[in-house]
Amino acid sequence: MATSLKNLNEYSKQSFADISDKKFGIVVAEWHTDITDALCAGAIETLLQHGAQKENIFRNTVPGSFELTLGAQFLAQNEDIDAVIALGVVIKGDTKHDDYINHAVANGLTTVSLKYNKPVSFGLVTTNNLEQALDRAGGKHGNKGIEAAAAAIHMLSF
Ligand code: DLZ
Repeated sequence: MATSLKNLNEYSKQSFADISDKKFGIVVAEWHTDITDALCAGAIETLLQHGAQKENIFRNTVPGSFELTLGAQFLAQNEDIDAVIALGVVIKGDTKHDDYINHAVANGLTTVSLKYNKPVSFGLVTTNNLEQALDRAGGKHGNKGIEAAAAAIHMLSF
């Protein structure tokens, strides 16, 4: 899982299906918006590059990463939405709040994905500091939003 010196965006596009008629719901947390906006831009750009239509991409915001699960559920329960992409940043602080949020979001998004039988991408950047987060939002480790969008497309091709 070590990501040292790796660009996290590298993925195989070979098995990607046509997504020109697919609808995507993106839920973005508003903590660290400079970073989550960059993640969202990466996700949208990736969807468009792979053939999604601009009008088929629906972006919604939630207050913080903890709320990503319910936001994802609101989107996933909509029959028109084919896949959901959840984007947020949780930076470690002096307490264990990050652990609680990260585990809750990982478990929550998994539950939503299985409940609605739809791809729900885990685009949560979980880092020790701001620099590591910036590195993963368009910096030296790529953009986790691109990776999350690619995962959603890949799962739609399953
Ligand atoms: C409270 C909190 C803290 C301390 N840190 C973050 C963070 O780094 N990233 C993030 O997305 N949200 C954080 N939050 C807010 C929680 O996710 C949540 O919005 C609040 O606890 C209200 O439920």
